[in-house]
Amino acid sequence: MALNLRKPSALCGADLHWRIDNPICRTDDFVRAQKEKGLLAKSICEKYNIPMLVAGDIFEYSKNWPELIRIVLKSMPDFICIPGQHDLPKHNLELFTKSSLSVIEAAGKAIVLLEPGLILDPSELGWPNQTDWLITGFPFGVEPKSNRRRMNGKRMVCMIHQLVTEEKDPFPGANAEIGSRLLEKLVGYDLIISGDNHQQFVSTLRDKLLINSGSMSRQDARQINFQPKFYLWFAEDNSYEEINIPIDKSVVIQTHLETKKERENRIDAYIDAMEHDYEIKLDFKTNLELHIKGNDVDKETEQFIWGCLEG
Ligand SMILES: [Mn+2]
Repeated sequence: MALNLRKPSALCGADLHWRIDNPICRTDDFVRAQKEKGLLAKSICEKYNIPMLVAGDIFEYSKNWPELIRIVLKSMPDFICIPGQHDLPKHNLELFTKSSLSVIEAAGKAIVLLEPGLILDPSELGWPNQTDWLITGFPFGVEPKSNRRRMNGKRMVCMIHQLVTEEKDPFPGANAEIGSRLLEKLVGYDLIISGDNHQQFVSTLRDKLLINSGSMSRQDARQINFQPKFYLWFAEDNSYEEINIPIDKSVVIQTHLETKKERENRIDAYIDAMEHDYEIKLDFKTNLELHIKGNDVDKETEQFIWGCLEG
């Protein structure tokens, strides 16, 4: 057996999307499945005394039942994160204190990076052995900036929540950033952890690394063959190791998609009849996002719409 003597510095993840309700594609006890994934992360972080770094979307919904908040507090490792759009009421950073994530922060479970570009030292935040790296982040909706400061030989980690892909747009009009191009553009970071894209990939550029861990669980029927992963990061040589999160393949089903397809066919037929020139190919929320992006909808209206959808 190969002995790995290197000590990891952090456990990277994103898009955990904790929720109390079962996604339509899941046939199992989904809360239990999430707990098991959280506890795996917790055991790894406690073993090495390292933080988990979460690049946004800790929760599926911004406001949750106390029961779920309690489960997250009990099952997750202590973590450092940025809020993703799902964590923010109306996708609005100014409403952060009304979110479940702010309760997690107030309970001392998480350090939430809200001030764009503020640099923190993990050795001063409860991980005294983490002295060779620093971390910053940009919450959802804030444009990430390069880091021009000298780090005195310490590695620099940056978390962002925006659509990043390996090579091409996941769907037409997505306007995603390509991982390696982002590494070229955002200078001064050894490691970028990106959230939002639920697919997983790692981009490299020279000695720089971008980890897009993808979603922690399969909440979408299209992810039936998806293997969720966490990523162990080693500051020492800026390298990573993948950790496969154990899953039960059989618990994701696609049967409901038939019904959905039939419904969408009816909607398509209706739209054809209305002689509109757009197509419904994606889910409702993605279509709405594209519509908002393409039609210069003002911020206030956009936040009102997302607020209505949260119910
Ligand atoms: Mn997400």
